[in-house]
Amino acid sequence: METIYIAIGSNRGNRQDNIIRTLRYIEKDILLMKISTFIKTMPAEGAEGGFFLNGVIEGKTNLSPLTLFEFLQETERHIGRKHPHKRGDEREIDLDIIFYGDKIIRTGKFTVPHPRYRKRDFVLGPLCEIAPGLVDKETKQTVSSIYRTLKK
Ligand code: PH2
Ligand code: MG
Ligand code: MG
Repeated sequence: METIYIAIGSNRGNRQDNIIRTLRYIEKDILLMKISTFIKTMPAEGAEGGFFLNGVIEGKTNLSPLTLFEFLQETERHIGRKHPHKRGDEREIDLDIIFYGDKIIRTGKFTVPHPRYRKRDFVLGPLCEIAPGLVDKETKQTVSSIYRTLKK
């Protein structure tokens, strides 16, 4: 099984409910090891809509990276998110793969480690809560050191 980190965000409808339903649904194929605190954040990067609830989970899975990606997309649709969508649209749930083991993956569909997570306090805060010593194999830095640099 591979250890994975997934960032979760919701800013449409009953955010708390969307997140709880998501966690229950993904348990089908992901063993939940750690769940961060979910924090209230304001939309960043020009995203539309109201406040977000953001958090990160650590899981274990036997799904391949592509199958995991497709499973997370299916989960988003199941919770009520319209597909296709634009980057900044309001969303019931957004599930982004931050890490898949130590793998560096670039397909046309997705990139791992997530290409924007190092600039996102709404990902790094919850991630550092559950895995501060985790090393990003691309930058060879711990996530807490990446977070410290971002906050300066
Ligand atoms: N996700 C984005 C863009 N902006 N802002 C917050 N606060 N939380 C998010 O999850 C988020 C965002 C793109 O997916
Ligand atoms: Mg996202
Ligand atoms: Mg996404």
